[in-house]
Order: sequence, then structure tokens, then C-alpha cells
Amino acid sequence: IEKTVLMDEQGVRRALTRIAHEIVEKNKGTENLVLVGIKTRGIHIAERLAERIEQFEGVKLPVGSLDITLYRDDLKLRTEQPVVHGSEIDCEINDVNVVLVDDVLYTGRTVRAALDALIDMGRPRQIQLAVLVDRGHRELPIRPDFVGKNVPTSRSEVVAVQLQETDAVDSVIIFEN
Ligand code: 3GP
Ligand code: 5GP
Ligand code: MG
Repeated sequence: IEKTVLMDEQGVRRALTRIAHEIVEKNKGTENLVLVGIKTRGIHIAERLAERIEQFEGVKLPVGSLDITLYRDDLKLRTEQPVVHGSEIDCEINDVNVVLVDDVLYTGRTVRAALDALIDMGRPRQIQLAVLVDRGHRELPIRPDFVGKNVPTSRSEVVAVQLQETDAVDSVIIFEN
């Protein structure tokens, strides 16, 4: 059941423009900066951030990707854990500032898996985290550096992130399951 529209097209656009500025400000420019998007929508968000940063800084940042999906253990344990299936990071990872990008931050377990994967590839100088929506309910000590919108949710709610690239529309809507 649809409950609330948290962001419309303008809302998504403004949030991403603000985050793009914040990333450049926090890192004092674009030098040694790399964006890494997490699977589907995080990658599109990372690409949009890179476009915006190029518009106002004149530098096109490298955008890499990590494919992380939930692995559902269908045996007795019924545990769910994020597994990294692959990565496409063609640029240097040592001594750079990596900004991980995802659509929704929830328990933090996906980000933890991303951190593991990145650290396996080299030694970034710093890893930061940007998300369009932080819906709370962290199960690990992980916090985002850049947030589009903080959305207090119950565990039974779902935040639907729709982007032009995948869904023909930009919106963030909260649903009750
Ligand atoms: P994404 O690949 O663009 O991130 O997990 C598959 C898709 O389902 C994800 O799209 C994610 O946005 C969406 N999704 C909605 N609710 C949930 C949820 O509670 N957990 C996970 N892992 N994904 C969810
Ligand atoms: P976490 O690992 O922090 O629990 O979940 C983060 C990942 O799961 C993100 O990649 C995100 O796409 C997905 N996710 C978790 N909860 C939601 C949600 O309510 N809405 C959407 N769209 N994605 C979610
Ligand atoms: Mg995601």
C-alpha cells in the first residue's frame, strides 16, 4: 500500500545536486576521488553524481561498480547475507578517496560487504558513503557521510526508489508491506 511520496523528480534532482557539492567540498576538490556505485540503482546514482560534478568542476570522476545481492540461505538457518558477485573498478584504488554510493541504507550489511571487497582490492586513503535514503535500523556501526533524506521507517515498510534509468521516473515512495 502506497503511503507517502518522499521525493518527486525535483526532490531527487535537488538532493543529488546537493550531495555532489558536499562531496567536492568535503574532499577539497576532485583530486584522487573515485565513485563506486552498489549494484543497480547505486550505480545510476553514482553516474549522476559524476555528471553533476563534471558540470561544476570540469572533471569527470571515475565511476566503478560493485554487484552485491542478498544471499538467502534456504537451509535451517534462514540467514540473509549480502554477497559480492563482481566488481568493475578500472581505476587505481590505492591512496584514493572512494565514495561508495547506494540508493537505500538499511542494516548496513551491504555496505560492510562493499567495504570488505574494496579493502581486498587495495588500500584506499579513505572510504566515504553517500546514500539517497537512510531508512535507519542499522545492525552495524556504519553511518553515511552524505544523505539525500533521512527517513524514519518501521521494519515492515519498504522504500521504493525509482530512477529514470530503470523505472522511467524519478521518485522515492514509502510503502507498507
Ligand atoms: P537496487 O538493485 O536498485 O538496489 O534487492 C533488489 C532491489 O530491491 C534493490 O534494487 C532494492 O532497491 C530493492 N529493495 C526494496 N526493498 C528492499 C529490501 O528491504 N532489501 C533489499 N535488499 N532490497 C530491497
Ligand atoms: P542493508 O544491507 O543496509 O540492510 O540494505 C541496503 C541494500 O538493500 C541497498 O542496496 C538497498 O538497495 C536495499 N534496501 C534495503 N532496504 C531497502 C528499502 O526499503 N528500499 C529499497 N529500495 N532498497 C532497500
Ligand atoms: Mg541498492
